[in-house]
Amino acid sequence: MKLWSMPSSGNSYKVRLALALLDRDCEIVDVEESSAELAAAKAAGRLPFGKAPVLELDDGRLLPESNAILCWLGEGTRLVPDDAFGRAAMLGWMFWEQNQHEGVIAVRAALRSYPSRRHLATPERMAELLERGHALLQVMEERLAGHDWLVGDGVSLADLCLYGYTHTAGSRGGFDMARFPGIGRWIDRIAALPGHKGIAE
Ligand SMILES: N[C@@H](CCC(=O)N[C@@H](CS)C(=O)NCC(=O)O)C(=O)O
Repeated sequence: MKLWSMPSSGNSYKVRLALALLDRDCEIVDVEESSAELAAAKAAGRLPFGKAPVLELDDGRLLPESNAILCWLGEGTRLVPDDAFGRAAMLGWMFWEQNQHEGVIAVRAALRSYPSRRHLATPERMAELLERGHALLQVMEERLAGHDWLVGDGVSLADLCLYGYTHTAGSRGGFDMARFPGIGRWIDRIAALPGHKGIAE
């Protein structure tokens, strides 16, 4: 397998983390934001939706969308709950991550860190994203204040998915993580999983 992966992106990192935790062999091809490699991968048709990550299977099939890739890699492993409700609840968090969390938590971090986006980081937009982000993180805090994991009693794809951008929400996004001690303990729990790799590893 080959993963077309953006080193600085939480969407690509969550897949790299799943590969590491599952001890799966995969060639990683770096396609950093605004790089010639990213442009070449798009031109070569390796990114069907024009975005990273994409998993290229050994038979040549291409799978875009980070959470779809997580589902593919997680099939039949301990990262997917055994029961139907648990699986649906896991997907619920993963859909929420894409349609609520990512568009605020990741976007604020991107506006702060990618030079190509800085002109969009107006004080009004940054303040609005800060307020919305804190409200979204509070949704996670309400679950994690009383539970070790987002779904059931064990780590699942939902945790890896949300960890992708949440673990750098303070350092990259500028969110006040001291307000969310349950999230802090959960981040430490994921970082302690056997095989865990950091975003820069
Ligand atoms: N929903 C997609 C989002 C992928 C995405 O937005 N990727 C960004 C990096 S986080 C990208 O490839 N940007 C490069 C570009 O748009 O040229 C997923 O979860 O995989």
